[in-house]
Amino acid sequence: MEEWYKKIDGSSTVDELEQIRIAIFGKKGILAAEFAKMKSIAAQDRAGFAKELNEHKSSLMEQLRAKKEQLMLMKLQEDMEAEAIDVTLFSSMSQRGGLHPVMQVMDKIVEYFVSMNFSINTAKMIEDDFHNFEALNLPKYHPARDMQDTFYFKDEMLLRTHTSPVQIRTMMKEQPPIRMIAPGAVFRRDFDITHTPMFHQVEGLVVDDESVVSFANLKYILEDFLHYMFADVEVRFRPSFFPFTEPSAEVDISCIFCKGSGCRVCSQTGWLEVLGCGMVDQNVFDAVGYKNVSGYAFGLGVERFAMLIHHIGDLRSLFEGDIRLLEQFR
Ligand code: 2NM
Repeated sequence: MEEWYKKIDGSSTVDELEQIRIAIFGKKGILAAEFAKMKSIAAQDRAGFAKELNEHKSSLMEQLRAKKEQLMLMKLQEDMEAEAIDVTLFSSMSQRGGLHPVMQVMDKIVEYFVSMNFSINTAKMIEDDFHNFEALNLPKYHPARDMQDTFYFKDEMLLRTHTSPVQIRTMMKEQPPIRMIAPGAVFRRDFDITHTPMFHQVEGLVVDDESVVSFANLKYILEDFLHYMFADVEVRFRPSFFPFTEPSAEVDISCIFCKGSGCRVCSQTGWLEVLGCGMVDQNVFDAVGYKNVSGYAFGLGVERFAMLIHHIGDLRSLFEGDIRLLEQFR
């Protein structure tokens, strides 16, 4: 028997061990042959013989099990070492990705306002009626809340139609002074060459004491911002209307394609509309519980900026994921 313990101990592969197991425990194995000798052993010795044999049987089994476990672990270790890959190795097959052009433009816009000490605020895209409309001086039945424009869920929940609910949440959580931008995705039921159902905005808000924040501050920062985004442009402010600002203005730059002489992109006007802005309406401050403050706000569409900067004619091409377009912006 001793030799079989030594054989098990000396085996070096799982296959070899299996051959030994068969030689011991198989139908024609040595244990079967030993048990067969029982018949020819004297009756008084039989029990002792069987006992000893059964002890060998269980200790051989246990030794096999332990050896198998050890060999399998060794095999696993060897396999892992053989198959190890260095994921940091350079591969000629790897392809470099890149930031989407809309995000590149968004980053450039955000960078300007961060340099001007604005903080970046965000909130969720699924909003409620109060934060998206009511608090922004857009009462029920206001035409700007038209079902045509807004994606609704049940229970007056909706996809935000602008990032302004971020400003509302910030004002309800913090006290002035506020100096923030809200970059992010917004959603409207619109789809044609200049509209997509999801697009990106950057909106800004500055609130401080009545004596501190003026329309002149707003005009300065937006002019400076537009001269940072577009080289050699003229900037003009036109009176306009938004429910959440009074007074309100829209901001144009001189057409970057025809330098103001009139072309197809600017519809022969020589001007391109790029921003909306104004002084925050008192009704908005009432809704968030602010007293004796003044504030300015503005908003822009990032895709519109990307189209102007990169001369893209159809807004939808920014959303098709066509690798031939994206590669040009890598
Ligand atoms: C715009 C234009 C004008 C705006 C107003 C506010 C708030 F919350 F303070 F009232 N946030 N953003 C605003 C004002 C946005 O986008 C064209």
